[in-house]
Amino acid sequence: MRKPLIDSQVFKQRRDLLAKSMEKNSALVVPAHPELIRNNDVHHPYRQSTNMFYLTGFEEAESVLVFVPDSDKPATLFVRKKDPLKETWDGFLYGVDGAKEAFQVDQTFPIDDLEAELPKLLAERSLLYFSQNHDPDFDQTMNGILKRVRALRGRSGEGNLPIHDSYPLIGEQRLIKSEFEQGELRKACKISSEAHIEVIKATRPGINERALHGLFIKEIMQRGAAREGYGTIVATGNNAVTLHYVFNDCDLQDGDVLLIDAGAEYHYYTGDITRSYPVNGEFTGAQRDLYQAVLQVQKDIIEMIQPGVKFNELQDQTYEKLLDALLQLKILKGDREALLKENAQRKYYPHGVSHYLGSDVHDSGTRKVNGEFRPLEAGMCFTVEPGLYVAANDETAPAEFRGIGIRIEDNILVTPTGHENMTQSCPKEVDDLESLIGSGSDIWAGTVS
Ligand SMILES: [Mn+2]
Repeated sequence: MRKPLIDSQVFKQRRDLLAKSMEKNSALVVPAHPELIRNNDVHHPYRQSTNMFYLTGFEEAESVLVFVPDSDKPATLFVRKKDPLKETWDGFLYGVDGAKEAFQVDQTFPIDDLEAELPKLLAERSLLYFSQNHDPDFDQTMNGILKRVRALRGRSGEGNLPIHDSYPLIGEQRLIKSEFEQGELRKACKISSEAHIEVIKATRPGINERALHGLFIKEIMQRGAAREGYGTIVATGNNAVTLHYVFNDCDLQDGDVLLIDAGAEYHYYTGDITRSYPVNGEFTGAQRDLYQAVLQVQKDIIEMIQPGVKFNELQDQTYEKLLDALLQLKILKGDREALLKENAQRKYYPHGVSHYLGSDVHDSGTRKVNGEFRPLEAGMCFTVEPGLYVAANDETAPAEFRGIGIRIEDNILVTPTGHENMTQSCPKEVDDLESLIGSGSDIWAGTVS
């Protein structure tokens, strides 16, 4: 017998809160993430869809939540039946009765009955929240169900059940983290930070990017994380100039700066930290200058964060400050205002300064409300991640900066009076990094020539 990952009361409270934002007499349908086949009968590792987990805590595939607040039985879960033979192969299933009890929903049905039962739950409703175009198979199932709903509505004159996308509805709630959620996120950030420190301690020339990636996974799992929150980037030297570098298979060269962007997922919350530092433990003059410039921008932007400030203000300030740094380092030359107007800094900083962070690394919630950038509010969490990336083949940049990519990323919670850096414990000052790099015991002994 397995137990829910966290107290099921949490999910009931989330559903009760969501009910307040839903239109009168509406219904919400949230399906599980589909299983993805790797080959034959072997699947990719399964992770529940974030919205499904957020509202139920239920981690099994082939399940569907139906939530109808204005009814006797608001929360219905469709789940796989218990199946001794299948469980022999793939492990425990809660089943229809087990899921009802463990997850505190009002009723459960076998998933095989979805097409028979769901139309009845929807027929009398005025609006359906459902997000299409994530899973073609489920879209097809829903099309059949909605046809059946229309038939059940008969001559009522109501026609098709209108559909609103459920993502903005749920996203708005996920955007503001409750005290409990802040605690979970803090834990994910702490695990991420500790794992980064272990990786920094184990870094030295000759190690493969992949070995450091493996070490990061070991360190987060040892601390209770289920998995990474996203594909880890371990990029040495010029590889760091590729923003979402995926190969992680090069040897670290003496003299390289290494960029590691990695986060632990704990209880479906994820950290997202990036650190950049010299493989051999000592910044060269040019590496240090570039690094300090990015670090200063990062600190300045974090200092700005408090309720009421707007995202575009953080972004605009990042652009201006990075442009000033590029001018000072003589990577860019010319008239400041003219360069700013043509967004010249984007050549060296092609991404944004921030994204929401939570159960997904790029978490849900809108940046704008009614077309206007929204002010920051207490309980929002997001990254601050300025960077500068100078490609090895950039003939216009001074030679000493070529082949260096720097990004420094922390995870910031907006508090009622300002902000909290949830990844503060991960070192980023030059001196702290230099004394930490390669300082661990030699865990690679005998594996590297
Ligand atoms: Mn990020």
